[in-house]
Amino acid sequence: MNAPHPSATARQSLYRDMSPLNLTPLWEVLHALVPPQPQSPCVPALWTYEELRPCLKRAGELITAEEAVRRVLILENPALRGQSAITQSLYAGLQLILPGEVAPSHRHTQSALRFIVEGSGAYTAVDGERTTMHPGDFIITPSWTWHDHGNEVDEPVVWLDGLDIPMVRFFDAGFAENGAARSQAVSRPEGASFARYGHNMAPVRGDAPFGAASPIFSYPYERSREALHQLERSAPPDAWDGWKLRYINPLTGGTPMPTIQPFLQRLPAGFEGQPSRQTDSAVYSVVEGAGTAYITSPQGTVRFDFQARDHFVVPSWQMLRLQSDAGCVLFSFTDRPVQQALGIHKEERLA
Ligand code: GTQ
Repeated sequence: MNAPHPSATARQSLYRDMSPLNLTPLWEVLHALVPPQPQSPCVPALWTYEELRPCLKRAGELITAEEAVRRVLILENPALRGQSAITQSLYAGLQLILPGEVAPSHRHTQSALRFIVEGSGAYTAVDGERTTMHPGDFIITPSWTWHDHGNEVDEPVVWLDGLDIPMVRFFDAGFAENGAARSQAVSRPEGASFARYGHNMAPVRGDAPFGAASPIFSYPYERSREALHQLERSAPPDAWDGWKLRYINPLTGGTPMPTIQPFLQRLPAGFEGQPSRQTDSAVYSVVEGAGTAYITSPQGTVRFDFQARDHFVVPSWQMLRLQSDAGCVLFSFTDRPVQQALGIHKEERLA
């Protein structure tokens, strides 16, 4: 064996001496700190509704929404177990509320989105206004708004929760408090916000009631689906995305909530998408139909065959290719607005 280079031993001794002073040599870690391209620790993952639904049902038998505060099964990235994160910046979970239950009122600085997966008729209340949930509805809970959920109908309701919990944790900027009442008082009729802001009009002397977040907190599926339908009749599908629209804050044209951008897209029957990658990891909820996602990382390509109510995650800078024989509708969300605000968002489309 060769003797170690004299400077190598001297370096080791320097590292040992500096360590108690909480010092580390940059040159040993520089390559990992500024990698030539993103190397996400996240992995692609698929949660089929068929596999997950029995666990939700059992959770429903073992704990009430009231006791749990929120009865949610967190979708954890397999490479980030224990961190309550589906990507480095985003949280996702499936929330169940049974007939007669209330998930009590609270508020927090973390922003939330709901995407309704199963059942109709439960409500979420945001700052005094209730919204009834239907499958495919996209609903937001802006930062620091009071919210509670309830079910006064006779079927269970399940929705996808998407929150910026890991991001807020990263910044150590989270606050939360519980409401005085279990359910907040209703101060406006259902639809009041939509009436004011949901028709390409806005109050003349109004402001943005939720600051940077959208003044509309419910985006009914009926409307979003119809928008895709119309698009389909008037334009060919994009070779990568099919027909894809982003949800907006009608006051700004920007994202409905400052940290998360949601999307809805339709792939026609027989769609063979081109591959693309982007620096914003994406969480998908399958709304209608079925298809396949091929995701390529440095470890190889995984194939997810998905159908309605399944969920999957595509990590940053891994190549995604979508395919669908029967056609499908996909909801998704990412942290794109934050990356755009920082000027670091990047997308690459291959032909
Ligand atoms: O409904 O307020 O999945 O506060 C995680 C944290 C849902 C909620 C979650 C929450 C909520």
